Amino acid sequence: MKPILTTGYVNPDLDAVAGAIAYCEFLQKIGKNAEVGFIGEIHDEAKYVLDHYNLTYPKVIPNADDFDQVVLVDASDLIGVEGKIAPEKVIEIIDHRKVHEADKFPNAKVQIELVGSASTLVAEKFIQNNIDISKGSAILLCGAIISNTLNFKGGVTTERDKKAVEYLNKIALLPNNFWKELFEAKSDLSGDKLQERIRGDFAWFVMGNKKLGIAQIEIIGADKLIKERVADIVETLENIKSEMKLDYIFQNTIELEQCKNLFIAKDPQTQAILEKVLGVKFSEFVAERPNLIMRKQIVPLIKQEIEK
Ligand SMILES: [Mn+2]
Repeated sequence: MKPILTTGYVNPDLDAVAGAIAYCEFLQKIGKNAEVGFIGEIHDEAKYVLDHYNLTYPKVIPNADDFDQVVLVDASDLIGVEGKIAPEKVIEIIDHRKVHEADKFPNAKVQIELVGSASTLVAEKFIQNNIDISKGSAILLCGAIISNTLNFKGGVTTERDKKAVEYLNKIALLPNNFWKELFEAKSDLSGDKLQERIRGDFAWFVMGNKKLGIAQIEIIGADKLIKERVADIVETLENIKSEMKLDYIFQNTIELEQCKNLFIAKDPQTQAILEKVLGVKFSEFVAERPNLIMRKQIVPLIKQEIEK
């Protein structure tokens, strides 16, 4: 019998990496033959946590062809798996996004709950089933939850996320300033890193007959970045827009320390839709909004507007 593959979407972020690694451990501890592997390249933030805590890098695989059964953590749409995982192989989905395509995976047991992080749902498996978690998995899950909820300041945060970290950190023992180290580690966007990050954390969506792309950057020091590099950001967005034949494109820049968003968009249609849906006002290419709003929260708002 081949092992069950636990994985996330292609080019997974910290939440997908942490969630799939920890859930693989959970499955093994309840007696299943499971293996973790990722398609594509894992995000820098996940590498940062793995490196910083001397954790073993997960295996990279070209696709899921060697497996008959797949568990998806932090992924539930066909775009995310890029044709590299046959949908009928997916036996389980653990995710936390409102806009998803879980119905496209006919054999999957689906758990989608709107908590801040897929890693929260994985942590709850250990808690509910009274199964000890390794320190490495506890560190990864804590990091993912803190990152995804923007250290509990993001609008997606729930009590469940806080409870999960409280539990996990008894094992992970992360320092108080961990969140700042984590966010500072991803705030260096000098030179080509900016374009790489924009492309690396890009997501696109089909809404009605329109295609929308959203870049998201979470950073300490967003004002400075935009002051110095807005032209580079706009250029990268315009390139992606024509490469992917998108109708709308913008960047959601999340300023973590000052708790605000800076949206960057060039074309008037995208600016208009953001002004309408988010109540912001663009001045040339930039619009500012207090409090933190994440891509996950913006997508359903725009979808509603476009499809109405
Ligand atoms: Mn996630």
